[in-house]
Amino acid sequence: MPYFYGMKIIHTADWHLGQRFYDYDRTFEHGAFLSHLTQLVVSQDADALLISGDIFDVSNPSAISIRQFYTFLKEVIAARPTLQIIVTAGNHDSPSRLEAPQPLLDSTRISIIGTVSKRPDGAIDYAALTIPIQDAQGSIAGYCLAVPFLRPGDQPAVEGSESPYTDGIVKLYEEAAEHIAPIREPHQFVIAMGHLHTSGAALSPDDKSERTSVGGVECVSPAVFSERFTYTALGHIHRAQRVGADHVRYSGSPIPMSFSEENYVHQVVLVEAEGSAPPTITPLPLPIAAPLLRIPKTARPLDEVVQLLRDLEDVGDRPMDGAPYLQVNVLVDGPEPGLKHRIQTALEGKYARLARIEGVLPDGKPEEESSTPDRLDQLQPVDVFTKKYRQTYQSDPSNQLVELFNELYHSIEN
Ligand SMILES: [Mn+2]
Repeated sequence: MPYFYGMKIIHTADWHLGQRFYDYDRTFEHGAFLSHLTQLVVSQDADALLISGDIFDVSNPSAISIRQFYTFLKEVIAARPTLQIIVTAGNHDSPSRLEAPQPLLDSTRISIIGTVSKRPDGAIDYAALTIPIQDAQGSIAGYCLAVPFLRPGDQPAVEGSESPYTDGIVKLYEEAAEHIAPIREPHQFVIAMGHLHTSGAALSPDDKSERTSVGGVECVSPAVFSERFTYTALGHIHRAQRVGADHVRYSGSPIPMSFSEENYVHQVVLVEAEGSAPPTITPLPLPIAAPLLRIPKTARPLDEVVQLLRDLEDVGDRPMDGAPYLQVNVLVDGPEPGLKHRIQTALEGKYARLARIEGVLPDGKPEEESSTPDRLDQLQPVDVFTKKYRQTYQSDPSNQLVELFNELYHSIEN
């Protein structure tokens, strides 16, 4: 007798709860997303929710962020009690802190995987990463390989490799697939999760936030996923996209993380999987609670800009936490001491929150490279290392050196 094993799975990632945008609190925006996600889970009759890393923006999230996350878990389960939830750690999350509450969750359908556990002989415990996804009747419809962000040392060793980190990641997924092969029945799907940078993924030009390395040395070829898994739910890159194949995807971040994401369609991905057949994949666009606004689109002289700002809507009695974030583009041909003050004055009582002022010189180049605190805040340690190296040696550091730097950095960060 044929039996329907089809399952509806929602894939999301890169929430960055607790993130501030140019020093503005985003609790409201995250809350709006989480309410919308709960509605989607219910309206789509979702069976499972996969969150592929970077739940929190920092490794020691605030009490408000932690509370927001657990309130969401409680509410989504109350709204749809059969929902299974699988959460993995991203590079922004603390692996051990994220999974610390797991004992309490053992009696629920929620799994949080922060670390890659090893067996006494040092081998990776693939069973601990393999989570059965059950249908409403309790039958196993498929398996999820819940692989968190891998820190150097998590991945298996690859002898003689010039890129031990990336080659080790590929080997880990290969071994995980081999672990599942004898367990999995033909009517069961296998979904892999990952928080990593694949080669060929499109980044926006000024998105430094998720660039963990230069030169692409830390990129994993998406072929390792497309050839082995029914679907791969990736996190880390904030732009929603498929990589290499339709069934290997980044869900992207649900809310914009920088002005470079102005034109992204933020989304979660609905995956309808039935056995090992190609799944049906439907991106579900998300509403934006606080939009990004650039005024004007291209830089104009200050007097004109001030007039445009005065023409903006008044705030009225609306709360400001949904007001657009504003980037002001001003054409400058020299120092303008009163510039910021004039812009701030023009914005008084307006329904917009000043995030940044971009001064553009007549030749079209930005006024200064990257020394504002906000941009510094977005710099990764490896970027600082690379800049210092260039300054000292007038050349780029070798891939091997960058990899060694990352290894050292991650081992300290841990
Ligand atoms: Mn990340």
